[in-house]
Amino acid sequence: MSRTLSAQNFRHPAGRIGYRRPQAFAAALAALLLCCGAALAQQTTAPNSPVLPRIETNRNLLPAGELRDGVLRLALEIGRGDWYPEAESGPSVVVRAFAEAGHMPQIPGPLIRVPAGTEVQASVRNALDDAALVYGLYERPDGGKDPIEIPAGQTRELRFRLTAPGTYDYWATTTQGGLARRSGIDTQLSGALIVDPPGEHAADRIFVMGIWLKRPAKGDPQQKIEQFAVINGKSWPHTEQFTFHVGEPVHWRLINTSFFDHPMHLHGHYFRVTSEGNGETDKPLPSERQRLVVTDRMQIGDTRSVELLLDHEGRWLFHCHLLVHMSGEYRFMELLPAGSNMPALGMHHSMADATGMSGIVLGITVLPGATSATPVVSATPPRQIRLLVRERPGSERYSAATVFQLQEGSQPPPLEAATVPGPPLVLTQGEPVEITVVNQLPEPTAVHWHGIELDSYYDGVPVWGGAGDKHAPAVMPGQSFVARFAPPRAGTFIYHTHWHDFRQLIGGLYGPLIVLPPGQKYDPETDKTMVIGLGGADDQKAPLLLNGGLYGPLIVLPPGRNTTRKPTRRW
Ligand SMILES: [Cu+2]
Repeated sequence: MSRTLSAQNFRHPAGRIGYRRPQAFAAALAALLLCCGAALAQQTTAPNSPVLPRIETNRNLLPAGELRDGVLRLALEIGRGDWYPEAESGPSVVVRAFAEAGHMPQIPGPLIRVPAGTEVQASVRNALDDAALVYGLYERPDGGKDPIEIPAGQTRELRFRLTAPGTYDYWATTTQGGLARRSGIDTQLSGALIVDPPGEHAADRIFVMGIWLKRPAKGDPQQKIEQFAVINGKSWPHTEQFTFHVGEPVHWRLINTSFFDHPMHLHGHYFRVTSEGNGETDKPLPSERQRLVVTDRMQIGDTRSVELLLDHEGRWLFHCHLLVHMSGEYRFMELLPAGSNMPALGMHHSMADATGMSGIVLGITVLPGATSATPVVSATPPRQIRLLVRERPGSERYSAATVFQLQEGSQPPPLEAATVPGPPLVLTQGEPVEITVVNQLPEPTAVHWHGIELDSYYDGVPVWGGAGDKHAPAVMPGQSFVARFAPPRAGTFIYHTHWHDFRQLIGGLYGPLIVLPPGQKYDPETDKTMVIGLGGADDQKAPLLLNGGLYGPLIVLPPGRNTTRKPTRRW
């Protein structure tokens, strides 16, 4: 008998510890849920459902169908099955999925991959009791956007030619919503459609992101939302893990057929975006327009081809930077009852098996390679910085917050002076620094230096970070951790907690990290930093804040002088 998930019977095998959320977060979540619209209420859970096939995780390695003489013959089916987005022995949920006829259903759907010029002769059988609208099974380019409607129990024959190389997708809905409105039982009806240039089959990997979300039934006293945010059908730490060598070329294709945007972030390295598309078209970017980034935001329906530039050994992450898609807490969401205050402190429930995370997260291990660089030993002694992580109690002016403060001298600064976001950390390119993170919270923390290329051990991902047998520790209450690095590039970055729960990040543990070119001075009079984030504001209902305020700060500009503006996003 397959196990299914419902608001009443869902249990993670490892047990579950209830959590309460800051009120600010409840408001933000409510705003997020509004975006999902009316389609949220339609999932079905069937405690007494007949035995259903087990849905396989599709790593997008083997193309479906039979390719011969320039023709791909492919028989697809739309059915349903039990999906295990975490461990194979973990929780499951009944969803709809594509299958190749005669095979198990797959999430993401069977990979369609052909050389340019291939004619596709496909049949799609809808084995469900509902009509399905199928998108994307048509020509590229210029396939048009009209879906194919397949009534319940019927089959449609399709013929189309794929001539334009690129990264595309196909997907279906049984709830008549577009991509932005698929949130439940039909969310995983998505597959990759790749057209290779003739004669080439690139060494790449293909990833499809998905989100399944279930809102509690009206009147459910548990007020619980359940979510699985997945990449190739799995949620961290059950996603595929990768091992590369320094300097090895790594080409990835990313497809976002989920109902939300994903700012995809690579730790400790840059990646190059070489093409971008929307499922219908895919545009290779000319070299001068290829972005070199640590984060690239993918909107709903977007596709990307990226090249990871892995030149530091150690363990790294590539993940969605939205907390809701990578926090361990979101495995089992619980909304705050109205009127609740800051949450009780406690153990991070997913710490043991997930290093505090779940969702759209991939682990990458980089081993030494032919081009491994010898570490540069600087002659200058490292600059010392002491960064306190503290709790600022609520006052008449401010709500309670988790805050960063710099300590200069022997005494800590007054807590009332703490700000959200944290103070600008101003470093110099190439200058070694030792930042002592002092944890004065009653719970563990970790600080990530976002966008900085550094030793993985200091990257701020507890348990995971480091190389070989060396694993970065969490900074326990009352303890400190010294992060050592010399930022190799000048620019505007952020630092933030990587203890991924709502309390710390949305509570205010983020701030700007500015790396100046050697010789340049930081003048707060003319160097203005704008940080968009959440937490610690005077109005807890604000979904987004600018420099910690609802309306942004008052900026005084000296006349006749150039002012540098540095917009900084929280991802
Ligand atoms: Cu995301």
